Amino acid sequence: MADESDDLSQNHSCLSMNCRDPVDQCMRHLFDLLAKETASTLCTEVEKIHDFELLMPYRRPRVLLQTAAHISGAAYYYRLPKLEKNVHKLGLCIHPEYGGWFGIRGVFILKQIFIPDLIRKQPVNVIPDIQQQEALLKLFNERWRDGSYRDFIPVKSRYSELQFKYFTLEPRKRLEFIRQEIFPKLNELISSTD
Ligand code: B12
Repeated sequence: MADESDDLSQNHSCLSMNCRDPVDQCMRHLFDLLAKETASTLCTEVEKIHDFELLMPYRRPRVLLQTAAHISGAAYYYRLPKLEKNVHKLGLCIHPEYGGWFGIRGVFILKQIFIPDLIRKQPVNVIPDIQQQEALLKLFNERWRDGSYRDFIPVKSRYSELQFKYFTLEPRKRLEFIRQEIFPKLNELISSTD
């Protein structure tokens, strides 16, 4: 339940400051908490890498999270062969339960933990047919805004309407959307998830 004395603008500082991306800020906060807890429970240093971190000066992603999701067994990564030199289409991970309704926010590296005989979990190939895979990637690359790629397989749960609308907006319009559409309903939304 939301605390009656909850001061929204203080506790959700992102809404009152000029923060660049509220989801990224929230993830930074949660990753910090999880990394600290993991480090003390497993007695290891923990390095965290977020989806938005770039390697300078060429601005390449610091980690390829779709590859990470695939090799960790979390979600199968469907990729297109590189056909033309300058036309590169994005691949897509599909989760066996959530289809395309999820984001891959980052990885944790447990620096002092080595398990040489770890049995690797294989990702579930929920779309084995090659033509279906091509159709999926066409939807993702050409019509990602309508979100139809997310429902390519039957799913257990989806984003709420508000969340879906938020992610279809251009990043520069998102903070205003939070102020107008989400902020006034925040207490109601928080108590409905308890
Ligand atoms: C750059 C990027 C973009 C750029 C894309 C530019 C481009 N066309 O290349 C922009 C900003 C346009 C973009 C937009 C979007 N993106 Co984006 N983006 C990324 C980002 C940061 C990096 C992707 C990347 O460059 N991959 C590298 C490509 C070049 O490599 P690759 O083709 O995979 O090749 C490698 C692998 O194949 C590997 N490899 C080699 N052999 C083998 C063998 C095996 C078995 C495997 C598994 C791998 C492997 O080596 C290759 C070379 O390194 C990731 C987050 C991240 N840090 O990973 C999100 C990400 C891919 N985006 C995502 C999404 C959802 C979107 C949007 C829908 C955002 C939105 N508003 O909702 C849009 C849709 C765009 C579209 N469909 O056109 C999601 C995809 C989730 C999923 N289920 O897969 C990601 C993972 C972000 C996230 N946090 O979840 N994005």
